[in-house]
Amino acid sequence: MNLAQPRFVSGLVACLSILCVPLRAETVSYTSFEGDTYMLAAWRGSNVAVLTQDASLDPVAMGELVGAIDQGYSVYQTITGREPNPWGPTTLDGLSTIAQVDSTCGAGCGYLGFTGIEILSSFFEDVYDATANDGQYDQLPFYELGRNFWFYGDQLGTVDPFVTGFAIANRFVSMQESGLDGAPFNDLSFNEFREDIVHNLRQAYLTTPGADWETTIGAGQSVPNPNNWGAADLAASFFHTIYEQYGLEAYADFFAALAQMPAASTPIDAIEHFQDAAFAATGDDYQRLFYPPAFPADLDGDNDVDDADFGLAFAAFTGPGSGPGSNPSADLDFDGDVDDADYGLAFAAFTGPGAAANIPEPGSAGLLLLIVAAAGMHRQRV
Ligand SMILES: [Ca+2]
Ligand SMILES: [Ca+2]
Ligand SMILES: [Ca+2]
Repeated sequence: MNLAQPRFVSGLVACLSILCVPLRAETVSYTSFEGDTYMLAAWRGSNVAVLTQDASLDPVAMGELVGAIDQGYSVYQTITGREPNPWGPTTLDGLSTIAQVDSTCGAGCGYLGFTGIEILSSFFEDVYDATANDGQYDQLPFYELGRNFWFYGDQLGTVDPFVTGFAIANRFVSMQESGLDGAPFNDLSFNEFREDIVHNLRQAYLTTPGADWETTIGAGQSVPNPNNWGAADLAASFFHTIYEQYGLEAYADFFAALAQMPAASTPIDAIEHFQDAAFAATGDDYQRLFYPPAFPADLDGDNDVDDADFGLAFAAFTGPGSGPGSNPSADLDFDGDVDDADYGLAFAAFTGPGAAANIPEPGSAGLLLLIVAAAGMHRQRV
């Protein structure tokens, strides 16, 4: 192994990141998914080897990039409790290869459940430039790892958006857990990109009248949203909900429980597997995610949203980012806490006692009074 070859000879090379282990490349022969043979420069990490067409890339930048992908790989190991099945042409002395090629099945391409990722040359240059020039990490390798670590086709595959949704969700989880500064995605900052999929899209789904799993991911469709995220993005937001509400350990427990389940023969089997595995891991009933109730803020289930429901919401207050607390149902936006944002959704849903069919216009005097009173109550709790 040739890790940590010091190449700081210029004296101007800054090596400030904790990920910084300068690498030295060696030439290897690589046979692509399409059967073409390349001579590539291999940059070895501890989990992956990145194979590039240019052997003269900056060893510091490559050290950071390979180190970051190694970390992402480790997060996927934690989530799934296993590693991709080794596929001979895509391993290098036990390392999983990520190769820069001129032709593959997309901008990036990865085997489902097996080692092997390929990235089209121009897209790899973007990945490299983000790290070398800006100290940031492009999402692409972290997304493709979600192909290699997909082991749940039997349990969830009858709802196809889960397959790609897994890679979308865990690109975010693996980068977040690795503490990486994500590069912009098209015209969105990385944070906007993540928030728009894992929060805004989920919220659009929860508030679209009549939307449930069957009319969306079950039909290969999303709900109207400004960036036109699709069904797989919506499925990603469902996975991400468990991570967001209950953390990485429970999220790993969810996938462990899922892996024990039999193959689904219908889409509804897959949804039941998801719910059962989530319940086993968290004790939370995700029925309200797959079949959003018309009045999610009706916490006491008596078909209205009134003072009694606000009382339950206040009693469940945790503050931002503090975990879903004693009453996960009060975490109306599924972001893992009961805070002002959840109260805002409850206020917006106010119906008054026994009047679920009668939603007042926002801003009516009664609602405003209630909001003022409730805001006062809430401040006492903080
Ligand atoms: Ca109620
Ligand atoms: Ca919150
Ligand atoms: Ca919340």
